[in-house]
Amino acid sequence: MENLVYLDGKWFPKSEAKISVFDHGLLYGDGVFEGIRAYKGNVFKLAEHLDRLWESAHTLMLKIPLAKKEMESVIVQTLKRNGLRDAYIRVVVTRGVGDLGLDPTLCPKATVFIITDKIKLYPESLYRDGLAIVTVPTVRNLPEAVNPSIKSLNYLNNILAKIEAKNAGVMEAVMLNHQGYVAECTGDNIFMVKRGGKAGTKPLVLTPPVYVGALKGITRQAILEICAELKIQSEERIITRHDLFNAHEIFLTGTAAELIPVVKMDGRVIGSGKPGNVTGKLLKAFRARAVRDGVKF
Ligand code: PXG
Repeated sequence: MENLVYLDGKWFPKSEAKISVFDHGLLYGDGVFEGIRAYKGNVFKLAEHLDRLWESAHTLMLKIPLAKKEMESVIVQTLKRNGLRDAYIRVVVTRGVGDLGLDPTLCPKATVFIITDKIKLYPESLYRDGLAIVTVPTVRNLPEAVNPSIKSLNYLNNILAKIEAKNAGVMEAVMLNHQGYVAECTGDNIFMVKRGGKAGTKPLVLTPPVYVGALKGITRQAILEICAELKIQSEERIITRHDLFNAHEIFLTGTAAELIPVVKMDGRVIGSGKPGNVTGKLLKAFRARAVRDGVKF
């Protein structure tokens, strides 16, 4: 049986779930989304994802035509109808259908759809061997222009960076902000680990503050919470490429990736050249939380 997609109050088989060519989400990228994950019948941090979706929509003055509780309920219903316990969930709210023209008031009602699908896991070798990344020329959107804290349907900034990464033969890109500080990757936040003077002593986990130009990632937040729980010192701090080159460990965080170790950046070997202990410890703790924190169904 075909997977069902929720669209504006009804469920349609995947091949019949269609939206209008006059939807401003398509015409102008006018809309917001979330990428969420379910682990063994637990929608991880669903409340946090919905809060972020509502905040993104609020900034765009986009009214979501469901209450948060209703949204939670239709997400869970979509998973249940599709018999999915481990899943990737994409919630999209667009400005809706309207005449041509930028003006959002041309669209009387937002379009809402929810896709749930089997999760496509990254190859296990990436977690075992680590990833190579490069810094790309495309600068992260200025917070004063399109704030990267808005999870909007405008992903061209990230897609340009992704193309540059792939042209360089790697899968992910480090994006800098307009001042040259490390912001984030195309679909992941970035962390580094620095040890104290003597190898193995007191690791310090660092990630750039979101005002530099990064999404306030849900996985990022979970890692900062786990650090506090495990009494690993962590801090949001301005980071340069030089800092990253000389880190003992680097890892990326995101809903799809969870935590992925980085072992090479711009040709420089990071730390030992193998995924580090702190990254491993945090990934283990994260996976334990993923089945625990959230909404059970
Ligand atoms: N930065 C950007 C620009 C992102 O798009 C993250 C950081 C990590 O945030 P979370 O909240 O996931 O920890 C993202 C998230 C996809 C996909 O289908 C993309 C994301 C998440 C899930 C799926 O490409 N990006």
